Amino acid sequence: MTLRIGMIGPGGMGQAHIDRIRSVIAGGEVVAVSDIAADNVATVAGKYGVKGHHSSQELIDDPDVDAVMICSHGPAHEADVVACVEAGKRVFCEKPLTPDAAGSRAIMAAEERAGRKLVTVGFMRRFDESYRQMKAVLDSGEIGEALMVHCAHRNPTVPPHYTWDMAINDTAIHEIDTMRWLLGEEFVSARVDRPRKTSLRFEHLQDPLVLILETESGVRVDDEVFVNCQYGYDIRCELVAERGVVSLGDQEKILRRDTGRAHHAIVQDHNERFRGAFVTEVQEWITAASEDRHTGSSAWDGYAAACVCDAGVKALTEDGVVAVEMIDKPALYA
Ligand code: ISE
Repeated sequence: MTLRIGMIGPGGMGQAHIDRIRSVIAGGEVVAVSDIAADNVATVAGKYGVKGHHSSQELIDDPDVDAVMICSHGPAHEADVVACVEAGKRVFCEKPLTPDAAGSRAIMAAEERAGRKLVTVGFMRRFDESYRQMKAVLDSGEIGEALMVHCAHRNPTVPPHYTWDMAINDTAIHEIDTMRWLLGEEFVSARVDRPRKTSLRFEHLQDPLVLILETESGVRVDDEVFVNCQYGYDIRCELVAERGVVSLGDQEKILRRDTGRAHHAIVQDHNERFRGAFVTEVQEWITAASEDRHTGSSAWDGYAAACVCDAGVKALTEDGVVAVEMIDKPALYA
């Protein structure tokens, strides 16, 4: 069976997903799109020869749509994810599930009413081969217990609509989720250090910043978020454990030597850096959705990350350590 997918919000990220579903992923077909921007619906529907819907509800209700992918911007997610759950349709929602924890709780409540997990959150780094190898090393016990993790998340630049809180709830959220998964525990507190600001981008941003998180067992994670670093998309991670250290390698494909130097290219965006992870993630979702099973990060993972983001956003405007507040995990997600 081919899973017939309706996509809400096919911007750059959404169209990258459509392209991989059409070229390298098996078992799925995007058959319809909707967008708050009517001109984008017409453009994307025409480009791919698919149905264009006037509203997300119309797309969700379409009997030709088996499952939904949501690639719109974060604040629009909650209503559409809840509508998918209420319609009994499986939904893959790009990160963040919602920009704040209250929105994610509403989604969990909808799933609890439905009595099943229908929501998968697009935290793609869990599918990245290098992060997976790091986790395998830690889980093997060979380097002992994790003590600290040093992360960096650098973007060449961000668009003008990128708001000050997005450094946490749109960018650092990747490290927040990946570290929860890597370390297998929740975060209990957040703090933000604010270095000198770059002069090369918007005044309304604290750029760069360092988010400092602590887990239940006391592991300290620092995350440098620098979203206008100019030179490339650079993701770094070094885990320090009791008997060893494991880090992400540099992601270059080739190393070149010429004119008295050795050098390699640096990727410029997440689609390049996490190409393989996106393919694995979407392939696994399509396979599972076709078999009516849940896979990948759940609404609980979206909620837990949002709770840490809430604390991080607060810490960005206040001095000191902010506690992460979370409800107990509902039985559905046990
Ligand atoms: C963007 O939404 C992403 O998900 C990228 O991976 C991240 O690097 C960027 O900062 C976000 O704005």
